[in-house]
Amino acid sequence: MAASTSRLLPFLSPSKPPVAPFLLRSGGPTSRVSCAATGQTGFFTRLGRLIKEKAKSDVEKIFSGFSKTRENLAVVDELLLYWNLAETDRVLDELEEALLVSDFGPKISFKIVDILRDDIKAGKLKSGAEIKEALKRSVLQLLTSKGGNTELQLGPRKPAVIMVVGVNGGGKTTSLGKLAHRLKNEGVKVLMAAGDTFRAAASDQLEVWAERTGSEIVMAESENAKAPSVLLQAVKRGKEEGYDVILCDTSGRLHTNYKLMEELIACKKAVARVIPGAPNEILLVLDGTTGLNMLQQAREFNEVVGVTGFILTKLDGSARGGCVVSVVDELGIPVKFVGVGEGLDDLQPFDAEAFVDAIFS
Ligand SMILES: Nc1nc2c(ncn2[C@@H]2O[C@H](COP(=O)(O)OP(=O)(O)OP(=O)(O)O)[C@@H](O)[C@H]2O)c(=O)[nH]1
Ligand SMILES: [Mg+2]
Repeated sequence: MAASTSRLLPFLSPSKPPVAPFLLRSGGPTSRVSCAATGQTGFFTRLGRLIKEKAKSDVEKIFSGFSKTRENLAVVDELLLYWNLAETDRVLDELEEALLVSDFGPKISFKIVDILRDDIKAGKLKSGAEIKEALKRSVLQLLTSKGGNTELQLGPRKPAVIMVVGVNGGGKTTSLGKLAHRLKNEGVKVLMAAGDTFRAAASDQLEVWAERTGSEIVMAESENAKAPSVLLQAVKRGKEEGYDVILCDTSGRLHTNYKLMEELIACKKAVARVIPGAPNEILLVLDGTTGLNMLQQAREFNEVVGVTGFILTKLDGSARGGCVVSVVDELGIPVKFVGVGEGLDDLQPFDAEAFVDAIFS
């Protein structure tokens, strides 16, 4: 049975001291807020923060997830180990090549290397170790300045609605299942909505995830049901029955298929009809193995539905982890999660610092 709301409000990580519900950090530790809606803001703010904190504590998992990218970038260490000033140009050319093959994209690779070259010439970087630290700092700076807030933004009141969108086979349903698992671990009452009405097997796949995670699910009642009506029904039920978060799956669609892209707008409107302002998050799932091809998908989906964050999947099997940086730099939208495997625990909240450490370890 799903957790009750009263059990949720204290909603604490075991490592943290208890904090009374309805206390808002912004107002200082003693400002008790009695308004229920504001209390829910605190609940969701804390949820987003806590999930992100977990990313830092789960560094080992992140490290193993990015092994292929790390192998690809191991050449950076070899290059810098015997670095000397006379060989600066050759070393920087090879470093640029290593970034390019890891899908950092030409613009970023050139920019990073140019900054390093200037700093080396100015005498600010005097050893291979200093160059490596400067390289890591540049990547981190790119991610934090353009990536905005990587925490889930779940709005002021329950239920919060998260919709996943993306092209076929990118990992939407799997990511949604893994996300449900994370939320359930925090005591969140989760309702899934099987908004992929194109494939008969899609609802069954989501139902398996609902069972695995102990979540409730709303599925199409007839074969002809359309995605917006399934989502509408789910959001109504979520509101009536006091769910905390509604996770909406959608069908895979090519970003070039205008008719299918329009259906997403209808899905979004159906949700907003019941809960004005929802969906709170529209997460675009991008398959990390497609590399820089994902940029065009990201632009198109963002233009049509307004993407609030990315989930980059399949980074466990890919040497292209640099695409995380390209996509953030290009679109200025944060990566909120990365998929590093097919298991329940293989969706990692994105933490820029842990990511940089993982790929340049
Ligand atoms: N290795 C790995 N595989 C993943 C990851 N995420 C998803 N997959 C696999 O990718 C395949 C497609 O995943 P789905 O979740 O069905 O993708 P989808 O986007 O829902 O697909 P459609 O609904 O057909 O558009 C499955 O075999 C998943 O197990 C990941 O992070 N790593
Ligand atoms: Mg799916």
